[in-house]
Amino acid sequence: MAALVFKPNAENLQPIKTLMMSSTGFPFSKLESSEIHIDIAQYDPAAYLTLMFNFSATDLRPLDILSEGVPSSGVQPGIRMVQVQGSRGFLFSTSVGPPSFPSSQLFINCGLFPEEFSIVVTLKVTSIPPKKNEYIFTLIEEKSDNVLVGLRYSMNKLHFLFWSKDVFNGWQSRVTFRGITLADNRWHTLIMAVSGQSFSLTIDCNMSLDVVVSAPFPASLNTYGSRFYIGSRKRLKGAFSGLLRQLVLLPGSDATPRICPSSNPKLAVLSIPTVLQELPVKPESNEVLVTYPYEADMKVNLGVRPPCTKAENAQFWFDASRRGLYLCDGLQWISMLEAKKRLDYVEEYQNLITTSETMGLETFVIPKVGLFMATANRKTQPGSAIYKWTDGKFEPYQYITTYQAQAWRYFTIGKKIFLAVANFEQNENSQELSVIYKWNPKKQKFFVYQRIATHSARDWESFQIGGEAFLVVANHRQGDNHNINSIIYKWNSRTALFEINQTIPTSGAYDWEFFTIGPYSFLVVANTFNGTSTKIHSHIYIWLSGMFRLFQSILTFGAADWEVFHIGDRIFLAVANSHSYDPRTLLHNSYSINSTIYELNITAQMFVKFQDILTFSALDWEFFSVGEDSFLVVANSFDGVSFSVNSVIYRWQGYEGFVAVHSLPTFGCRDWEAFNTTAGSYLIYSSAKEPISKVLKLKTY
Ligand SMILES: [Ca+2]
Ligand SMILES: [Ca+2]
Ligand SMILES: [Ca+2]
Repeated sequence: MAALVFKPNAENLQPIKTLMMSSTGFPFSKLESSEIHIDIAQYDPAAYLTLMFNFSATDLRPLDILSEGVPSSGVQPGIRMVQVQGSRGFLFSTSVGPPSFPSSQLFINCGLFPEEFSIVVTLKVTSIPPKKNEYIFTLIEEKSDNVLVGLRYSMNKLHFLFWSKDVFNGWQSRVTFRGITLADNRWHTLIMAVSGQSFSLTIDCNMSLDVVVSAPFPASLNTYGSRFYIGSRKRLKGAFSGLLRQLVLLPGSDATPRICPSSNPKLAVLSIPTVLQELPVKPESNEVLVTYPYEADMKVNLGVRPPCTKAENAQFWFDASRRGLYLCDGLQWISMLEAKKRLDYVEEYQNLITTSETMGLETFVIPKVGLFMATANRKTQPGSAIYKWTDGKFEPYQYITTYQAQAWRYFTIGKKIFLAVANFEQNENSQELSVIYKWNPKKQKFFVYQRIATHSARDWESFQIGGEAFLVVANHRQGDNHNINSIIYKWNSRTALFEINQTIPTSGAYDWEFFTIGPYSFLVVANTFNGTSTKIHSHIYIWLSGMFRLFQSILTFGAADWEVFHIGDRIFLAVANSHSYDPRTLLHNSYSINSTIYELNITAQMFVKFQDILTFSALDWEFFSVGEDSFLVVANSFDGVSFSVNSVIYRWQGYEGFVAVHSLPTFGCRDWEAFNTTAGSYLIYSSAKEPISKVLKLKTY
């Protein structure tokens, strides 16, 4: 198998589209930074080509200087995240050195600063004294301390500085835009476009100011041995005192037509760090609530738990006795500082007697209504249940007739709230339909919205790409045939219905998981059985040119679940292997087998094995975090003899990988979910073998 590392740029993005589709490939002899050399002489029609590509920025993609210079969490000494007028920016402390990084991190393919480019900045500055200058950023040659490129402003001017090499050893050129007021305590977005002798500045998507100078921007400005300094000129003097929200270099073109006109021109976006994009309360409710400590120009309450209603929305409460900071989301206080908590042990919290055995669980928050959980129950009547978290426990809220329901998926499209159920069996009229329900805010219940023909559906996954909403169903089998199509549906906003968008052949599909890496979107399917063996490939697909295409195949053993998670900058993908069955190699016990955690290898551009963990017919992995610690819990369902097997919580221990820390007796364990309330963090698991689900409380210290 020839592995091809592919460094895309504008010209060779095209080959991805064609090469990704071919299953036979070409050996290559030589690979250079932006070229693929294919050795036709060695062409072997039987060779299998795996095409991987580099996630680094292409030459024509925005180079996000701010994202490069601050950690993705936004948390670092000397950097504070501040929210003002509804938007977040970074405030840099002058006592700690300014954020900086080597320019080679951005200019990967060659060390030259682009000849034509634009720079996009969003900032907010309270005020600046007359005659004072503050630097937004500089690119400084380390050995000489020369400013190769820089941007600074004063009370009514903006100066762009660059190094011209034409004269002697070079000299600094300065282009000045006059009559500009940036320091007025408001957000502003500047776009400065540079092309030869022409420099244009657009502020808040207004008319541009154009300046033509005699000394053009250099055609080949070498950035070797230089560093980007954000908000400074590598000195205390002239340090940036405002909030910085966006700082992007767009090589090759003027960013103005990309982001203007804008509905919010003062905050027009080309690219901003993810942490600044987040709403104070993350809306995805089936994930552990990720919160970042940040400051805001909002009211902070003190004292005993104040009320949290619509009126207090977005206000803070500092609980001095517990040293906790909470944010009111209009309904309840959400803890904002969880970093200090450590998991001590888990405690049985609620024994939830269900109407029948339960497959999948889905917890979700309906804004301003509360925390809910949908259970996929085996029996048709009263069907599957929706529970509401009331007075600290789940109480039945609504029953919905389902047909051997396997999983629920909660999702929203704009303000519309939906729940989709995967029905495994036919209804009374011998129809196989899975159903999307819509929340009726007046009646405060879910009602049937759209029925979709499915084949022994196991799972629904919902996701968005480029603002469009999609659903994908895992069709497990049709009659005895497991090798059938699973289907991706796309929301048609005109008809307000989901329509077929793409079909993907699957083998006993059990689970879909969607994830993104940088600008790329992925779907991974768990293939369980192809009619003869469970030892088959599960596939990862990547979205390219409007459809999903094969990205990587991984050998799995009755795969039942994929779980994607991040630890720091690292990206992992864990598979739950449920059963090893192959007529050619009968194992002694085919249920106690390894489940595997894969990690994205940035250089190879593929997922590679990180750790094997012995599991017992694993059906689910759930990732969660407590404070700064990361955990995985596995649903062990069967050891070949009994359904009474322990499920295990593993703790991330860096170099050691995941280490077992808690063994939890479970019976036919099918699914785990982690959720948070203001009172703490919880886990719940369902049993496919008895009508009891258990809520466990995570005790912290
Ligand atoms: Ca799934
Ligand atoms: Ca999972
Ligand atoms: Ca789960």
